[in-house]
Amino acid sequence: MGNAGPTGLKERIAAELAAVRERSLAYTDADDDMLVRQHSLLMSPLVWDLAHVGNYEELWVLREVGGIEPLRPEIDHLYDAFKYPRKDRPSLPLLDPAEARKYISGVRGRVLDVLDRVDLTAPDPLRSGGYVFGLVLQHEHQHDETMLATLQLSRRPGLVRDGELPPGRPAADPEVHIPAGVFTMGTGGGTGANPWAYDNERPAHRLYLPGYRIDRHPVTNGAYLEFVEDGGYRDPRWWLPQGWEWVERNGVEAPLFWTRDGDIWWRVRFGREEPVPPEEPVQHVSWYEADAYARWAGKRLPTEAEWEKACGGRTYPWGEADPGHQGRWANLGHRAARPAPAGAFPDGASPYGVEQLIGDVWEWTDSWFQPYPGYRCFPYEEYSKVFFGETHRVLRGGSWATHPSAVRTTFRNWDYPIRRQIFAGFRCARSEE
Ligand code: AVJ
Ligand code: FE
Repeated sequence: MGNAGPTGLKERIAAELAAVRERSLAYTDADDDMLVRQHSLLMSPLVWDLAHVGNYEELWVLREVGGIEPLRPEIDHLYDAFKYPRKDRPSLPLLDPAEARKYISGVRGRVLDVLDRVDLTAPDPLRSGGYVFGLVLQHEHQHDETMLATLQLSRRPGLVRDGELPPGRPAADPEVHIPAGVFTMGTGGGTGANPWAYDNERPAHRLYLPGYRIDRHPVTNGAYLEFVEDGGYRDPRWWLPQGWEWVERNGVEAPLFWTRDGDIWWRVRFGREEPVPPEEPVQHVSWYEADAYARWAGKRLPTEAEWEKACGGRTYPWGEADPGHQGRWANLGHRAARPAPAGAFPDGASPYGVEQLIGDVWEWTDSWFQPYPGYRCFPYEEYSKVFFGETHRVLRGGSWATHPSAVRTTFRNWDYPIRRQIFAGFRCARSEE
């Protein structure tokens, strides 16, 4: 984005805004019951996400940058993610689906007017480089991924998208050695390579790491199945105390959406049952499961610094080229509703030769979500700051459901260690002896 002139940048923003809205409307192209119902206590009704992205756009683009008076001030509280927990949202007087669509399209029309007249070269950090538009674009794509997780939980058939994915390749050497040394973690943002980077990705800082080994590919279903069949879920040796408690209390014995039928494991994917494909990266595991598997395998989860260093210091592991929808480097943007088999993207390898860092599955890391040294909150505390601490684990790299404009090697995602409805898997690492 950084190199486009002001006009090219505005055109690109307008195109991306149109594309993300098309995506949100496609995921909510369902009958009202489907949209207002709560499919899981963990998730909002889909109609909440839909109006919330419009409300967020109104707050940031129309009010903050455009100086426009609130369109419907009486609904703001309903779409404030901090006011009511997700489980209480269905009982709120939310806009119904037709009203929600009308509201967000009204907002969007005015947003395009603001885009037309705003000076994207102004020094103000919300305007500069189109930051505020990057903020709302990424936000809507993140909610689209959340909506996909809700749809998967609903077990309603119809959203399986069986796009073509390249075949897998076995790894000649399943681990990659990363030598000891200093690397740059995070990004400068602003005029740096990632002008739309979030506050939590900044500032860029130098960090020394001892040498380590990291898996070339994410852990596959086939590998994970060995842990399951070896009694991994019945052996407290592999689990942290809180993880073991979670397993026992919930009777967990396999990843979410898996069921056993005799010797064969099946999974439900968007309402359709199919045998668990052994070559595909495992997904729908909690941080506790990832951590237990790693211990069983004689390894550990990588820290987020180790994960990021393995990317080789570029915007994407393969370089600066935008992943777009060409699909040569990574499985992103819901091309297919599943991760690609391990080894599917040799061209997407990092300079160290680590593959599938971007796309396929979010990867749990060992790290708590904490600010980088020199962190400065921008533009608001409720995006990152209120989540810092020893409560959320960091995930990296995006999933098959993540849009290319909402992921890069510095991007940080986070969730509670018990969460499994997100499209998350992992890879392992180990320290050098
Ligand atoms: C970064 C995915 C953890 O969904 O809770 C959406 C993104 N922040 N609206 C989330 C977000 C505000 C956030 N995650
Ligand atoms: Fe949000």
